[in-house]
Amino acid sequence: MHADLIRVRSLAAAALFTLSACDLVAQTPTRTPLEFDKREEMIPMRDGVKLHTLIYTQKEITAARPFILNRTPYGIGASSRAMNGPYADLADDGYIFVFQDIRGRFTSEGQFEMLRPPRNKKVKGSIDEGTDTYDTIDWLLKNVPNNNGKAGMLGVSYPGWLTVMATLDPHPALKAASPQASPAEMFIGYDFHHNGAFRLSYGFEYAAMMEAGKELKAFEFDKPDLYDWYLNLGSLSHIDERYLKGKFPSWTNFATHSSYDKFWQKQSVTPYLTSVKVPMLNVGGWWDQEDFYGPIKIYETLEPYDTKHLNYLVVGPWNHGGWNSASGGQKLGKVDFGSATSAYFRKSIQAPWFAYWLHGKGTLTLAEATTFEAGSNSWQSQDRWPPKANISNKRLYPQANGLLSFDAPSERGEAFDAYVSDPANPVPYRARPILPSFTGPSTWGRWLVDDQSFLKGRNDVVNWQTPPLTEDVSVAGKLTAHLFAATSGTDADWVVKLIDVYPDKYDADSTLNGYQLMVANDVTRGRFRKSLEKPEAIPANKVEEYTLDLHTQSYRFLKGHRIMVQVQSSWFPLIDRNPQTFVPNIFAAPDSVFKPATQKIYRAAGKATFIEVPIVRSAPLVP
Ligand code: PG9
Repeated sequence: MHADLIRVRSLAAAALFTLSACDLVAQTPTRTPLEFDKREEMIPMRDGVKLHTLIYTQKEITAARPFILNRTPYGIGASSRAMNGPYADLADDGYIFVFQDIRGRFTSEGQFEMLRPPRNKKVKGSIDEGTDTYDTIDWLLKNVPNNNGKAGMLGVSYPGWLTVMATLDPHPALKAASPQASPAEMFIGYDFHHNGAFRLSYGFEYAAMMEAGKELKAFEFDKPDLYDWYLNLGSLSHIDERYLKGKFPSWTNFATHSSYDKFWQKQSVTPYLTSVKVPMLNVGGWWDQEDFYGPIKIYETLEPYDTKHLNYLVVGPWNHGGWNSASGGQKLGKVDFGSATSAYFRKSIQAPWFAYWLHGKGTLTLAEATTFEAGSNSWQSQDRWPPKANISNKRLYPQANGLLSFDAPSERGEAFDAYVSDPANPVPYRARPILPSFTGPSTWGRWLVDDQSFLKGRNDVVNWQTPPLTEDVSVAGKLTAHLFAATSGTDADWVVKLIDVYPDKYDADSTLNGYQLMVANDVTRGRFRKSLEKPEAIPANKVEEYTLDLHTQSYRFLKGHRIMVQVQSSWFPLIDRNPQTFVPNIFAAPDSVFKPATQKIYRAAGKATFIEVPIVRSAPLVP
């Protein structure tokens, strides 16, 4: 195996790969490992392209069994360990496990296309990931003995998206699908863009890794701290000039489709979600550093069509794919969720769900939405998501002197907090040194639970916080930031975070004294405030309202903690630097247009910034 590949796959890719090397290696089964026979096939698709596939059947078992299918762009070499690793609970129910390299990846034939949009059915002979799945299932049914005529499919992230694609025009034998951390709306909330802001470090490192060849090959950085590397790079135009030379299609697409044009619209999944043809178990993690938006969006989009109650949602306290974690999911970074949440999901939710649809086993008692409330550290069953019953929408307002309050500010006129945002000194998104996402001792997968107090002392970040809470405050549902802000520039980024500030003396774990845990966050790019399709300059020094979706959450801020809201105008190199001067395409911006700007966040009556929070009524409110 290629040395780079071994390195890439065995390290930080935990966050990336469906069944990461860590998951596959480290899970010690609590039962005697099951033994499987392996069959390797090149399965022909309708256009003659053959896809590399591994099929595992349990030794000496001849009872008819359903298939569980996982398709991936990341390579299936390590898949043999899945059945005694993250798929162990499924394996106990008995399946024929099938893993496939998608078109153009590893030893599969054909051409890879990043997130290939669904085909135009009017074009004869057209193919997409849905037809490839259809053809694979068809072949499996006819060529693998002892199958019961049913198939299920699951996967995390890219393989989660492949699972959604399989459900659009599903093979009739596809009886259950679990898209996990699937992207949904490209440009708005997935790996490469959030509300039009470009996710630089991930976008560059992923495109470079995926499109260097059919296998994975990580980009070799020549600096230990990627903050320096990306800052020295200057304008994004230097990426092609110096490194990629126009040979990486994804990068070319990022650079040439800098607004929400037809290219990105075609890649969005949601317009295709107009019926629920296959039972769906949508899975997401509250601290997913890559694809949190997708699972909720897919669930929500399907809901109006779900007349037969086939559409389910599970969200736990996980990072990207954390439900497959070898450690059981009690902790993420330093944060302890009180129980093995991933192990619980795999055994008590995922395995029974597939067993019900594919084996006809048991009754389905799973709630419409099963969500984990961190803070109280409890699983909750909801009859809809976001919940409506027992919820009061409240507003959290920044006030003078760094205070945050449920009361609207009474100050008038020019009440604001200001800072200078300088593209030459952008705010790091985590404590430096910033390591490559996929190689070396990367901790990329945990960055959303980093202690935000590393930003203390920076004068380009503003915070407001409540006094210590006298009672718990529980939120469940959709959070939205309404920012009233002005910039002296003509374009600006606005990053908003909702943070749980632990007590200065946290008895349960003194290493968390004063810890600042992000509960919700996102970024919006000012040029897109009116339209993602048609970016517009911001009038300098004019107060504008920016509405920023902070997504849904279920979280309990405990008595004695504080709630903090934090705003800044860069998040580097997670997000590329905004030049703060309007240009038609930031990817082509010359270095000379990157300029400091003074940002003002208003907290005055009539232009009061606030965060809308859905408060659970049964939990006592702040007095
Ligand atoms: N987050 C990864 C991804 C999904 C879809 C497109 C690009 C990247 C992944 O983990 O698969």
